[in-house]
Amino acid sequence: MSVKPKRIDILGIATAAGASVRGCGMGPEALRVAGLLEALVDLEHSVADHGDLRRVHPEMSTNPSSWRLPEERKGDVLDLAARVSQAGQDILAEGNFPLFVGGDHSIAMGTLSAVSRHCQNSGKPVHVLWVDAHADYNTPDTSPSGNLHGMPLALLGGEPGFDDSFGGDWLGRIDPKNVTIFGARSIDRDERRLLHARGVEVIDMRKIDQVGVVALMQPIIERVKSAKGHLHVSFDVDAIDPAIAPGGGTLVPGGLTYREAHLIMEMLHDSGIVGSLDVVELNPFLDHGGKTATLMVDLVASLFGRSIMGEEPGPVEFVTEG
Ligand code: 5AB
Ligand code: MN
Ligand code: MN
Ligand code: MN
Repeated sequence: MSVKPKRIDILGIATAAGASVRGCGMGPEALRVAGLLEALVDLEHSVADHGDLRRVHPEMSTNPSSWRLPEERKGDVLDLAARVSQAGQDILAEGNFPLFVGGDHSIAMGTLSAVSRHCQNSGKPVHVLWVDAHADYNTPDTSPSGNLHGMPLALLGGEPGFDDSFGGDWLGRIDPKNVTIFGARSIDRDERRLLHARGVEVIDMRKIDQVGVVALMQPIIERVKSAKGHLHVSFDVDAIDPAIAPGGGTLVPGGLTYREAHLIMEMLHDSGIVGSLDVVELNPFLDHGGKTATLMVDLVASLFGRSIMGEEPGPVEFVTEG
């Protein structure tokens, strides 16, 4: 992204239908309040805000406690996924950069579909960098919770166990071998088996502790560069340590530090290979005074070129006396 995209198109998806904890439907608005658009404009990007996609499930409005059942929320998830897929493809077709703002992580069923379907036309291979405490590679058969925000990668990976309602011409495919999960520290038993079987690369927190962000990010970037691929980054706020990012519904201790998270984004910026981004799972109801929202805006700014010293100036000319 050292080359600026034509325009950054923000698409909010105001939903928590894929999660059992409510509140992340307010995520898009919290990120705007925290200054998302201003940060991007400040970096001299052109920005368009498409507002939010949302859906009030009719059953839920008459039976308010039905949100407790994942099965009751599935219709919302799939309806939004289809709309996100179409809206995302339209943004990409214009040559713009889609910035998808969630919403829980089930929205990635739509965002990844948009990217995969768009890139299919151009023959560009899609790589996914999934920055998350979780692997989100459960199927309805392996999921301990039934919550769809734990399943988007398995759906896109073509895993069995999803019934026909998950199909449709909105749905795309991702090669699991082109997925890197970064920051993981909570993976379910059967989910882990699938990850191994499909060859998904999982860079867990232990590896990050031992090896460090730079050495781990470099080969990912090189791979995408040499494949002339499109990198989709999906950033779940729970990847970051809960001490500095408390605004999430599925927090796990031992996450990325402030600088580790920024370094990922700074390296991605310099690489110039990122073609689309999700920011998901921010729960303003659980956040502490906008702390997590502000952090996420700063991280997005790093991805779009904010750096500590700014642009490198030309060589300084010293005027010598005499
Ligand atoms: B998130 C869990 N693996 O499937 C499941 O926040 C948690 O989008 C999923 O990463 C967390 O329910 C989904 C236990
Ligand atoms: Mn996630
Ligand atoms: Mn997560
Ligand atoms: Mn979560």
